[in-house]
Amino acid sequence: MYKLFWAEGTASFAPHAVLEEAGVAYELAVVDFAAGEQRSPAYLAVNPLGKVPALVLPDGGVLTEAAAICLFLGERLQLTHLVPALDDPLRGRFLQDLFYLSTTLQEAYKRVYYPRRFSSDPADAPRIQARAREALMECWQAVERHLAAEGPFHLGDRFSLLDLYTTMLATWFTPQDELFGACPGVAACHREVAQRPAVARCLSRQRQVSVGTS
Ligand SMILES: N[C@@H](CCC(=O)N[C@@H](CS)C(=O)NCC(=O)O)C(=O)O
Repeated sequence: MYKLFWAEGTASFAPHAVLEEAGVAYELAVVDFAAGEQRSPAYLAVNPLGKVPALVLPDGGVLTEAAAICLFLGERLQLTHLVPALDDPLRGRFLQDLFYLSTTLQEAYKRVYYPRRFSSDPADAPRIQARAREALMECWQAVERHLAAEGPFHLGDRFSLLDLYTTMLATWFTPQDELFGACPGVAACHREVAQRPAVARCLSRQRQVSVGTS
């Protein structure tokens, strides 16, 4: 069975949604960030980077990096509704957008949420954060241009992993209305994705944890 190490509001959302979309048996192992569990010896034995997500495979191997886990599961479980096959004409566009989302847009959030990691002088943090927010919105505008022109999904009428990943990244933006007001194409994509039963289950799991019922 797969075992996903997960924490609320993190990059573990996308692999969680892929597992739900796949309908396979899996175990969700909650990593308690409030207690610093991601840096505990037990968790570092799973992922020495001290980050989530981490996926333990049925053969005992461990994968990290959210996009890699999603791509791996999509291919291993033959989820062609999420990941275009190797010979699919949309495969190139799919890879381009997945790498953009996971390496450029996702990274832009780090400077917003952890500005102190980007200067040795703590006094720089407000300026780093202010510029980081602009840079993050520039990334979202690039996604918006594409979705507005060719949406509702990244691959046109065809839902895919890209849209799950976009929903995860959109949930990190606060206030969310600001993102959705500036990027109606992103908002429309998110609305469609959030209605999918598998995704709704993942979103509701986040809410359960945030109100302390799990
Ligand atoms: N590039 C990695 C990023 C993983 C990552 O930074 N995860 C964050 C949560 S979104 C984390 O576990 N942070 C814990 C920490 O820095 O202590 C991925 O996409 O999986």
